[in-house]
Amino acid sequence: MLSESVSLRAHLVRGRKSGEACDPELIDILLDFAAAAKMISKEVNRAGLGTLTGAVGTTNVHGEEVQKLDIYCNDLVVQVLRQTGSVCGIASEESPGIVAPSEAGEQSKYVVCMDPLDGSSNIDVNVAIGTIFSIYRRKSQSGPAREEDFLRNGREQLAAGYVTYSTSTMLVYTVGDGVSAFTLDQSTGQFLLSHRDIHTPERAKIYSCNEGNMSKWDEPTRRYVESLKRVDGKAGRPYTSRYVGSLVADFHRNLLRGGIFLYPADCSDAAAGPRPKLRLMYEANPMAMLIEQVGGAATDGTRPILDIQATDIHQRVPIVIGCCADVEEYISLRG
Ligand code: FBP
Repeated sequence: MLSESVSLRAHLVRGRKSGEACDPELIDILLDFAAAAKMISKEVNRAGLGTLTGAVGTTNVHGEEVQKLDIYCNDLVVQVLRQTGSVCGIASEESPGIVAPSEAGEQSKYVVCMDPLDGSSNIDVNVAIGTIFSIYRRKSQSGPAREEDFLRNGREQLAAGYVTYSTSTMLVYTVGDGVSAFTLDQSTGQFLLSHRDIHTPERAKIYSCNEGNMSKWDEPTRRYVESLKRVDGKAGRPYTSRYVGSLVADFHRNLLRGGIFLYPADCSDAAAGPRPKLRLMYEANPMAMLIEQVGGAATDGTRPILDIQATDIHQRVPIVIGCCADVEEYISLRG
């Protein structure tokens, strides 16, 4: 526990370690996500009592069954960002196209990519879920954002973060100057600094993947995961297996404890080619920026996630992310 209480706003306004101030407009967007997270946290905590559990009965652009809480979170975050006019466009997991800004937002120099509710399959069973976001400076000059403002590579992100709705509600973010975590104090409604300047260990102790899919993975990935379970004298082996099935929860645990998370592509249909699941712009990129900021790494198996040039706002990528030594070992096994 930290001695002095530092609010998220104070931490943002304090600026970077370099002394350079954080752009007030960027601060506004991060505070908008904090405001939305507080409202979502309240609803999530009482989800079983309310009307926000269960499916809507429709599917989204990914062909996934949409949960009521997916829509609630999407609409709420979009409403907050449009009300404050802090962004000139939004790419969301729950919206097929770019969400237009409010009139005020057209003046903003920032766009946001987001997964408003991550871990949808865990909503109704009271397991940790989250919100993930990524912020870029627009490329277009003015007006509503255009596709060119979103088809970027992850190194162009100016900020990234997520919120976990779990035993506590926690917001974790970076503006490219280290990673800190803030815990929501439900009594004051403030996000207070609880983990300053997080660093992840060099090597993992935990591996996280849906092993039920193992038969669908390519051979090097199967070989790698099998090697984590062997007693072969290598440091820390065998690793412990932990898998929640919510990217935010699995990533957050591994960030603090040291771990490697894998969501490889489904290679079971040779004709169809590799079929990854997780989305580049609002799942892989923000987590990759965070992990590199704490000394870890993230790859699609051949290159760093952050070096991938996006061609579609909803494109999917295979992802292996976590401690540096483990990601390097995974890549070396792919020869
Ligand atoms: P959404 O819930 O936002 O669609 O995210 C996808 C996700 O739930 C990740 O959070 C998680 O890592 C993965 O899918 C779990 O997939 P699976 O159920 O196939 O293991």
